[in-house]
This record gives sequence, C-alpha cells and structure tokens, in this order.
Amino acid sequence: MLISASDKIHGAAATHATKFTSAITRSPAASAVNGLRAHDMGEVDIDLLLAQHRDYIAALHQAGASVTKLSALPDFPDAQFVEDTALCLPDLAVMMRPGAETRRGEVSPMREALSEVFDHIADITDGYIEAGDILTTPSEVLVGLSARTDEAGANQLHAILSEYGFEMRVLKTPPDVLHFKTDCSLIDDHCILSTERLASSGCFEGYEILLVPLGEEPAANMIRYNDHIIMPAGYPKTEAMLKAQGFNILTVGNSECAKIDGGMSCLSLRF
Ligand code: CIR
Repeated sequence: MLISASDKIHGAAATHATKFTSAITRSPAASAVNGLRAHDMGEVDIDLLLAQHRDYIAALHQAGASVTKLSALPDFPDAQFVEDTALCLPDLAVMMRPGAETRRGEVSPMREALSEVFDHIADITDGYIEAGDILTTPSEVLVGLSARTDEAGANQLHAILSEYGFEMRVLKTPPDVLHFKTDCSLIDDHCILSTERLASSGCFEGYEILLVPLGEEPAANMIRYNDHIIMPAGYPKTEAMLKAQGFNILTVGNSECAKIDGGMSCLSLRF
C-alpha cells in the first residue's frame, strides 16, 4: 500500500526490528580516507568524518542506545561500516562474508565483540553476503542480491535462519546500487521508506510504503531506533514528509561517509 504524505502512520515501535537497547560502532581510522567508493565524490575530510561519527553516536544515545565503541582498525579503511559484518537478531548473530575482499578481515574482530553479547553465533562460509543487503522487518528478513551478496551466501543464510525460526525472502538490489538498504529503511513496524526505483519492483507488497521525494534518494538510508529516526542532514523534503507523519527525527551530517558510499545504517549494529 502506497501512503501519501497526508496520511498519518500510527503504531508505536514494538518489535525486534525497531526496538533496541544496544548498538555497536567502530571509530573510523585515518585510513578511512581510502575507503571503497563507486564514484569519485572528492577527498574525505578525516576531521569532519570523525566529528560526524561523534554526532552519530550522540544521536544513538539520544534514541536510548547503550553504545559500545570499538577501536579503529587501521588496516581496514571501511571498518567503521560495522553493519556489513553481521546480522543481529534476537538471540542470534550471523557473521557475514563480505563480497569486497578488502573487507573480509573486519569480520573476525566483530565476531569477538559479539561473542560477549550473543549466546548463538553462526557464520556464513559459502559465497558472499554483506548485511547492508539485509532489511529486517518484524515478520521476515529481506535479502537483496547485489555485487556484494550472492545466491550461495543467501542460501546459507536461509538455512541458518530457518533453523532459528526466522522467515527469509530473497530479492534483488537495484543495478548499480551498492546495497539493498542503500535504497530503503524500515521506519515503523510495517512501514518501509524506499526509493521509487526499488519499490516499483513490487518487493514490498503488504507493507506500507513511503517514497523518498525525487532528488533526495540518498535519504532512503536511515535508521529507526526506538521512538526516533536518525537520518542524514540535507534532505529537507524527506525530513518534512516524515515530520508530517509524526516521526521524531534526529539529523546527522553524513557528507564525508557519503563520499565512501556509507550512510546511517552502515555505521552501527543495533540489537
Ligand atoms: C564499501 O564500499 O563497502 C564501503 N565504502 C561502504 C559500505 C556501506 N555500507 C552499507 O551500505 N551497509
């Protein structure tokens, strides 16, 4: 169901997909300026990146998170994008196997950190999967096949999740889009914010869908954390649309992470 900006969305955050107590982040290393990117959008200003990262952590605190801040991994320029290394579900963490070879070494230090928190940890050992390609909703786990996530990885995840009683559906990340969640976010238990190019595939049938205003596509990646939405600054039409729906918005500058293809969801694991 496509809803218009004048309809109000009701429903308090209540499930494992929107309600959390904790988050994990990792400090960007100086090497973050060499992070992977699809297009050259200019040099990363490391001081500004660090300041924006601090603002992001402050926003998580404001939304009620207890934040574990892991230290930088200088050998891994993309390691601040912790989301890609693991899928966190109630009582289960699944360690990913990134399609980007330069990112594979980020997984084992995150496994160590998560083993302090999760009793059950499973590992992807076949194919590739990055959790930026995974959207968790209250009823299912949606996985978008992409240049970073292949069928073998998705099949193994499916087998693991079935064992733990989670439903999973395999979809496609739009061509030339880094991750599935580059283009969508769960902003309420049954409401997905999406770009038109992704939603037009019909993959969100059964959910309420809010479309990101044209020209503001990078705003599609945001996070719902309890009663707040944390979104990138600089997207006034999207912000106004969400405020009109009654959402509590926190904005964080993301100019520097955006240059290395990162957004709000990538910077934390939430559980
Ligand atoms: C990469 O290309 O892997 C990083 N530069 C950006 C990762 C962003 N992560 C995400 O969307 N989940």
